Amino acid sequence: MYISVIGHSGSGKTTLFQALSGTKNEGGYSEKANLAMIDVPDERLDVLTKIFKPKKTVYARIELADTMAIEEGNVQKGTINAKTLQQMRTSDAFILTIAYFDGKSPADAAADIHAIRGEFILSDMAQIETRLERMKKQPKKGDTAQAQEELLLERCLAHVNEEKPLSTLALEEQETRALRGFQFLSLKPMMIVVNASEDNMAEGKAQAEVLEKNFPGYPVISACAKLESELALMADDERAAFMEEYAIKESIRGRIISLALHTMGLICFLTVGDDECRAWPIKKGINAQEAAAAIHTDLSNKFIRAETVSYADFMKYGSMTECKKAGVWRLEGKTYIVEDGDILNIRAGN
Ligand SMILES: Nc1nc2c(ncn2[C@@H]2O[C@H](COP(=O)(O)OP(=O)(O)OP(=O)(O)O)[C@@H](O)[C@H]2O)c(=O)[nH]1
Ligand SMILES: [Mg+2]
Repeated sequence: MYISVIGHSGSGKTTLFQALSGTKNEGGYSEKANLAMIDVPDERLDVLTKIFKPKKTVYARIELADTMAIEEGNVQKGTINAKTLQQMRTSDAFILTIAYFDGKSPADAAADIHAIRGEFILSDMAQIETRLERMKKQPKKGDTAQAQEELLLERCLAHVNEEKPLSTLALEEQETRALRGFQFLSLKPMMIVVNASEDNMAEGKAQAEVLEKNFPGYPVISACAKLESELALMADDERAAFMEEYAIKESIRGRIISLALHTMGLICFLTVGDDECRAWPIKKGINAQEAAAAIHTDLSNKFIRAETVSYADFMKYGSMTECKKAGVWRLEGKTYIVEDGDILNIRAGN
């Protein structure tokens, strides 16, 4: 999971990146993107670790990148820094930072989202048009795959022509797969953070709600990145007092991470044992055999059964033995759709 923090110049990208990663970079502006690995907090894994006392606990991880600013016309005109563009294309999702401090109005915030979304749409449009032109020049070979791609791209083009991001186009699983190679920017899930100052946090929250209604497809939350970046560096007791003082219920880090999983359509299954307790992020809706590939392709190829118990059941009965007695421990086959919090043990052949 690779997520980039993007936005206009001075919108607070680096500050938010620091709040999310708990790092502090005194050097200010840097050409090089900052990268950080973030553990996805998981209370279930914490509890299981206490029970199994494994040698190690491995949380799902997000790789977070800070990027350089996107200026108006940048993406479309190709004047954007090549590295930043490459970074954006390879991202699984974006966190867009919108400045709502230093006298910025709600109209400014809306205009900023509109501008960036517009950049992405225009960039995708140009890519689609180029591809379609090339396809039309090619001699027709009666190739159905080609015909299908052309039809799909025509649908995409009609959608972006209406100024809608591709993320709001209803696509079949296999269509999404067919489009993957294009790395379309407007197809990527995007979360928006309205970055409010210390003294307009309540208004930031209200604005986030309005913006979410006005920009369908994007979850919008608000935070004061500056406060949160300080918060991220505090010791636990100091942090609690600070959060109370500023009425921050949950840190942006916790909020963004659960939102990111949700926005990217991810859930986690768990594995337990004396060696390791671990959370494995997978796409929601995939089956046990596909999920096994997250651990190892061999486990998927030679899949036999998945020993399965839900976290809730495990907590209710306290041990695998008790779960078996109660009949909640199951042997699931290849096509079983894995649920969030399933504790799995994959049985595979040699
Ligand atoms: N009041 C207030 N100021 C903020 C907040 N977040 C960032 N700032 C200030 O805005 C300025 C820019 O913040 P950065 O985090 O460097 O912004 P950036 O988007 O990384 O900027 P570039 O990388 O130069 O595009 C700094 O002076 C921050 O202190 C915030 O939540 N509230
Ligand atoms: Mg920066």
